[in-house]
Amino acid sequence: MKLRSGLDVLAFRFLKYLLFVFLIYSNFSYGQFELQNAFPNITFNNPLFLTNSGDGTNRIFVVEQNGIVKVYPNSSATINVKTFLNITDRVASGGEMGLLGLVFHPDYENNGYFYVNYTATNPRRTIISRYQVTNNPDSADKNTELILLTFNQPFGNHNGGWIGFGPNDGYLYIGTGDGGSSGDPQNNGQSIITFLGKILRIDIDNQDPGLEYAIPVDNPFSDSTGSVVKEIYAWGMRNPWRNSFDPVTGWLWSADVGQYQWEEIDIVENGKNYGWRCYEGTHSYNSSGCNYPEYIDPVWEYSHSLGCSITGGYVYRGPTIPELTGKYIYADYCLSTIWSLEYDGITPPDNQTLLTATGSVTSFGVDEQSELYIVSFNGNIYKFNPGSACLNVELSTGWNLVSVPFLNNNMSGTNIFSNSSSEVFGFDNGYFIADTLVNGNGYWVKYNNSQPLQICGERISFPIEVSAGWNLIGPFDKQVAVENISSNPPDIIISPFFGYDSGYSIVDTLILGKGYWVKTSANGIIQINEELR
Ligand SMILES: [Ca+2]
Ligand SMILES: [Ca+2]
Repeated sequence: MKLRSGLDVLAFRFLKYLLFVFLIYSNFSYGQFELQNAFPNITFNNPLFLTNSGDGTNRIFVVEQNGIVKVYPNSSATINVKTFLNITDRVASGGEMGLLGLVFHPDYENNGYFYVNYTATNPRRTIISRYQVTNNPDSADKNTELILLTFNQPFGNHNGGWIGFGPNDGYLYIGTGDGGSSGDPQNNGQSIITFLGKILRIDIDNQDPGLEYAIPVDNPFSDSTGSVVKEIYAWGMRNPWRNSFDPVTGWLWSADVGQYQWEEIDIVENGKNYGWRCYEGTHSYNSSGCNYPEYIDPVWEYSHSLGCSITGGYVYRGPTIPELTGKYIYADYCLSTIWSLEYDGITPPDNQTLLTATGSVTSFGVDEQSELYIVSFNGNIYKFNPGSACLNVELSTGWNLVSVPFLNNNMSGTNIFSNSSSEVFGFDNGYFIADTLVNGNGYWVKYNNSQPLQICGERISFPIEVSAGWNLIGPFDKQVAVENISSNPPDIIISPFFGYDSGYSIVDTLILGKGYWVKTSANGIIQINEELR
């Protein structure tokens, strides 16, 4: 153990000159992500969707375009896949047609009902229907079909296809395309007398006269007469290719495929007009007849310099990639780019490129734990590899208080903090040169020039060991608010947490890549509250 006077001066300054300013952490962000084949022993034929039955059985259901639903246990070791439903005899498949959507009733465990959205011919049309499982939980009865809703498709493309239940209202939502061709020649998106170009909403637990469902009373046109479509929830859609509800916010996210220039993401609200064909994204497309008072802009759009057809995903709520939590994950079908979009309706959206997937991304899906999967048209199902996380750290000129929140192959200070102008110093009742870096500890390292650094390694989860007195700690394996930190024994934390960025300040959040000072009254551990783990 070797004491360094310069650093001791820093430690004393830390006690004498506390700056009560919160740090700005914009110089820390996550870097590259990797996908892994989630189920390496099985493949699918033209898979278009993945979901779960929400009944506690932890099974995965994969939709194949030609009209088959496969089921299997949610394990990477799965070898055998069963056919849950085969309705290839009634599905018209190919191009943008096929079995496009699947959702299980919120009370599936008790009633065995699930719902599909598919295209058929003679006439070419979309069918929304209900089926029921048999006594064998891995096999549905195709003879139980109850057709809820059907509407004709003037062209083979733009059939939407997503169906899902609202987490708060229990209603069935249906995404429909504008009917097809290009430029919406029938102006279906802006017409309220057609099912096409819409987000529809129906109540499948009740029945209105003459219908297999009820119209929710707060649908925008529920009181209309004549040929106005009472099932409309929102309109002005072109071809919403994958929607999802975020169970935390209740928001309905829709990825609406654009024409030739702009792909867009919408937050869909009751009674709103999302613009097509008057607008493609935020850009005027065909202004003929466009006199509606309010067209809702997308929350995000990208041009065809970055892709050609959006595939909507989910707000990440899974357990394995904490830094994606709360971010909307989506892709471009043509270039296979996967992005994250952080959007809260208040601060400016933050869009980040995560990686390029293998094969064309046809859809995303989630399991019963809300883990996210990527469905590729190459027949494989992928998920994020939790062991390959990387962190981009911007090191400042001068002293940096840092940590390594991953388990790296070579945890030496000279390996991870190469190009530093100092040794890497740890603190344990005094400073020492840290030859081997330890997760949970904070370190000082000096640089002559500010520079970016990427730290990669295996994600870890740990409590942080502390000794009575001042401790230089590294953060947990995910960003955590100080209010969510506890100790064992309880209440041994007797100081605020101090970060350093040209000077000390009390922090309210511990972020990855940074080190922090904290004083404890006894030896013990500090940890993230169990319920947040
Ligand atoms: Ca169509
Ligand atoms: Ca739009």
